[in-house]
Amino acid sequence: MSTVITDEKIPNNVNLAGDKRLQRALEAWQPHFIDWWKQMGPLGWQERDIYLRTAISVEANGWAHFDYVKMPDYRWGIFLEPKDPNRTHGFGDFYGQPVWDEVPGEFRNMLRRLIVTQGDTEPASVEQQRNLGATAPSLYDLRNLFQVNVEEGRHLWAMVYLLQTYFGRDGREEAEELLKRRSGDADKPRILGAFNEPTSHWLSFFMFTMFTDRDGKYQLAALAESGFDPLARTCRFMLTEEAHHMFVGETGVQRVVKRACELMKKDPNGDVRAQGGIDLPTIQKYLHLWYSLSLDLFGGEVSSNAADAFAAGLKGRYKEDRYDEHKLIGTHHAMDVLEDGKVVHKDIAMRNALNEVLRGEYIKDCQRGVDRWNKTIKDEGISFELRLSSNRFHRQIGMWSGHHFTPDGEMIDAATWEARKGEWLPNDADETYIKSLMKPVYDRGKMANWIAPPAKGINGLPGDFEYVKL
Ligand code: BYC
Repeated sequence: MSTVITDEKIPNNVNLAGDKRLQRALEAWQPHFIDWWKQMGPLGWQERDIYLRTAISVEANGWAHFDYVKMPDYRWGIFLEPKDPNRTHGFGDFYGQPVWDEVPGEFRNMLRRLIVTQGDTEPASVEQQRNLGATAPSLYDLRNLFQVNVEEGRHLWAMVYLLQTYFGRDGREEAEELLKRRSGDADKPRILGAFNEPTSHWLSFFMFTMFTDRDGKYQLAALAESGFDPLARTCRFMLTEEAHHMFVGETGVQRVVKRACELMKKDPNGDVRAQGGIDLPTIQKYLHLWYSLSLDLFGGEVSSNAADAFAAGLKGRYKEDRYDEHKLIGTHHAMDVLEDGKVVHKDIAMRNALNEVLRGEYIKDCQRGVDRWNKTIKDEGISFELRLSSNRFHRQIGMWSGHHFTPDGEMIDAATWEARKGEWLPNDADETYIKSLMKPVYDRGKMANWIAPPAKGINGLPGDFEYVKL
């Protein structure tokens, strides 16, 4: 299989040239994608040269090529991890049997739904971030935003490749629909909740890439275990790109936190806002918001859909290899559930609890990130701790939705929630204040006052490199 193909219209390592029907279908979709990109992609920056990374192969030590490129000319390609001819189902009812290279008829709808849901998030995030280029805190951050955006575009290509290759006419229709839904649109919204929320400033962008992209990591990892081999192989390669998105989020928030501490020490009253920064309690509110929105993305705590997808061998657990048992018949997961309005600890059949199991892995990973932010605060000599909320707090999906809980997980009534939610989640005044700070800084090497510089530049380059040519 060829691995580096850069001269084709659609770069790929799937021998597209050898499948004329598919090549035609993708080449017919490509102009629609470009139209969508120009209409909904980064506003105002399409004609600029941006220092971007492009995937050109799947080789671990050479897949990324860095150069200046105008975003509409970005070479969105299709890359799957090489096939392992001996791979077998790693979980579910078909455990141990050879993986599938075609879609099994009985699971066609379930699989299409999973691929469409995954695919829908990719253009959604580009739409959510469309206006952020107008207020970037530095050229370094501006470039990182666009890097995230073009790679989400490539992830859409990855899912569209699967739809067009394996789902015939339905797949082609779904591929078109992916370009028609719009984040936040009342009539044609994106499928999952968090992808309809506004990401209207850079603090939300960093929280989104920290928490929502991290859901992407866990969902992609669960799909990377799939017994439908083309899905597994494409998700494995997507995960390599996802890592940079979470890096942007985690280090972005870390830099805002560091600057908050610096400004706190500079101000005679320790008032960060008086110094034009974002104070730690406000950072905590946005953390609560994006963490809780992202917890929703794992679906209901008890889910027959999750059980069915596992049984069918389509969606596994995070790193299935780490587990001893892969069929999960007759096993249970002890978890908190809501019964007659009360929280009780109960054993739930493991297959039905798999959304919660994956969410549990995600929560541990989020905690590791928050611990690193808290280390920054401590190193600055400030006494303050950022915290993840209880997984019951501010939920709109699953069994905790419809009830109200404090960030500590204590159940409260609706009136108390209404009276206190502004203490825990950003209120209008917070949002107005954060937006008032969002003034673009486009001078090489300069940073907005509310954020510390990054520890190092991109691809070994200095911080004052011209990451975007103005
Ligand atoms: N919002 O049985 P349930 C990423 C629906 S992020 C709205 O509880 P199930 C990225 C559900 O569809 C990763 N609706 O859960 C990050 C179902 O509807 P139907 C994206 C929701 O089915 C940043 C009903 O509620 N990838 O890549 O196990 C930037 C009952 O569902 C939500 C994936 O999610 C919600 N939050 O669904 C760019 C992987 N949650 O069928 C990219 C693919 C659930 O009754 N998706 N519903 O109409 C899946 O694996 C699963 O569909 C879910 C859980 C994880 C969404």
